[in-house]
Amino acid sequence: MTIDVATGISRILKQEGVGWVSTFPVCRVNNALGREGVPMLMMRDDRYAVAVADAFSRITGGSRIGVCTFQGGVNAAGMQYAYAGMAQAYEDGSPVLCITDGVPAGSSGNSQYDVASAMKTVSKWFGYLDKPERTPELMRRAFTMLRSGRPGPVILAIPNATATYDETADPYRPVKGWKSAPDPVDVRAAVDQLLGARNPLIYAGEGVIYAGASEDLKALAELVNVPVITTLKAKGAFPENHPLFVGVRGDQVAHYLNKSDLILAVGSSLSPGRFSHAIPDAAKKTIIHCNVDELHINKMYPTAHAVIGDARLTLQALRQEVSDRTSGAGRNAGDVAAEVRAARHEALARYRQVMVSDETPINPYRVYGDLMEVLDLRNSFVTHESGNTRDQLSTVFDTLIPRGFLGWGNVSTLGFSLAAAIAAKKAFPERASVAVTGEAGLGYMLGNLEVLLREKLGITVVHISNGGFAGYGPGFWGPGHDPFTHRVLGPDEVDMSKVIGALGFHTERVSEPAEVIPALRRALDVNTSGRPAYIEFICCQYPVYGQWVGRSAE
Ligand SMILES: Cc1ncc(C[n+]2csc(CCOP(=O)(O)OP(=O)(O)O)c2C)c(N)n1
Ligand SMILES: [Mg+2]
Repeated sequence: MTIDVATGISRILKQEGVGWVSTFPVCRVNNALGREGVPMLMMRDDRYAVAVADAFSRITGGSRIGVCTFQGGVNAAGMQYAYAGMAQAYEDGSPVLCITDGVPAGSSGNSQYDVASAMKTVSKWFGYLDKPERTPELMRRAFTMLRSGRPGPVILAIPNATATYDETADPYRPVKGWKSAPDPVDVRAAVDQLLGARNPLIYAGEGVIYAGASEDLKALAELVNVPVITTLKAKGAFPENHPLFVGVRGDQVAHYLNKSDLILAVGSSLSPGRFSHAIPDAAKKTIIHCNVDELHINKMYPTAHAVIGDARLTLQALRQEVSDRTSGAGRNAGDVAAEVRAARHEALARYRQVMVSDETPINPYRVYGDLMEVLDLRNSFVTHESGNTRDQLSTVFDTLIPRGFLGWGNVSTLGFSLAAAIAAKKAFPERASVAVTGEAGLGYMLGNLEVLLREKLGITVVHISNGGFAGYGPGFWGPGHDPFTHRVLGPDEVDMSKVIGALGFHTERVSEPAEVIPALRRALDVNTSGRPAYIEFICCQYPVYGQWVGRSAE
């Protein structure tokens, strides 16, 4: 049976279990998607088309692949704008499939912007469909890249979507995705070191979530009695009410990073200096680096032992080895949990205090504390924005289930929180979905708020409204780092609840701390019937949060 490429791609996506595709028009496969009954979630710009699909892959830990389409080809206006979303997906290693128009044969060199070169800088793999009969082959390749190895975006460029091929010549079968197990010699070497260390620390990254290895991480940590920190992107990979959980950031995390003589890194790139901790005084520590491939091994720090393989299989192998060596007894290391509890208690005291503060304007931590109070933390989703909401929530928000919170951003591109909250609603419709943002993030998302109304996505946007870019300007904490470019019109000048209310959102404007909980409850309640909500909390500028640890010792 002869079909066109766009139809073939649409059918293959259905075979691969793709339930919907996010898009911003035009892309030449879109009409075939429509005809073949693949629902399209139309965002209001190309960057968000990518970001929603990207976030869907992240939130599902790659078990369901987010797919997006946008305009490319000779008139690559959409692609130029989508580039921001792809760069972000690539930086954070998200397995998203981006489908776009390719430059047709004979038209290369026609535009100034070199599409193929640009795409190659932001993808794990860039496929160019130069012959229609290669459609099944390139789709197989794409899903192999998306489901195996180190996660990252895959881009497929289709220069001629109406070209035809014989669908029966090379019938498509869905791609399973493959994993690798670590070399037992490496596992033994790692366990030798681990059992010989005085103050080991587990440094867990997002690879744990992609491998579906949270339970295995917990089991290993308990067996070896070792405290755990997680990266921002892995927040929730380890239950944050667990006695061995140290934190994502804060003084207690700095204390354990400094004190450790061995770092067991699992599923993390160990790339310091952006929104993650460095390993202080690394040359004096033993670093065991468990990663899915070699890309990050011996990067920045000398790796004492690498254990290469899938995080789940690695954690299981480490646990088995420890168990065999100790007859199941594990590592006895005194009352590690009590020390962790005391360190957490001391470091978090100053935040816990403001989480119940009655001051006005409202302290942002009061909003976070009340949010934790109102949400069922085992059945909800929260994400941050770039700015203080990232820094503060990652310091104090208790995440009990993997992806109950999405931390994102090796570099954190403003506006992603809305895409994340949308993707979470698509992935887990029964969960409350909340994006917490400042004014900068809100500015990026305004054009896309219509999507929530059109698609009946019951999401709450919590706005920490503080009249400026709080980390940037002068304030009570000192001069700030960008004193000339931080002030915007604030709550005294603009009532955003009226602006967004006019669109059709349920909106509230809250200036009394006692009203935080009732307002959140009302918003979450309207969300259950598919109506989005926006709450403007009139807050003080309070840029206080746990710091990232640098490379030199304290
Ligand atoms: C696309 C993009 N451009 C620039 C930045 C740099 N940036 C990070 S946070 C921020 C301002 C945050 O201010 P606001 O949203 O008001 O949050 P607050 O810190 O006041 O809570 C800026 C400009 C960024 N993260 N992303
Ligand atoms: Mg602000």
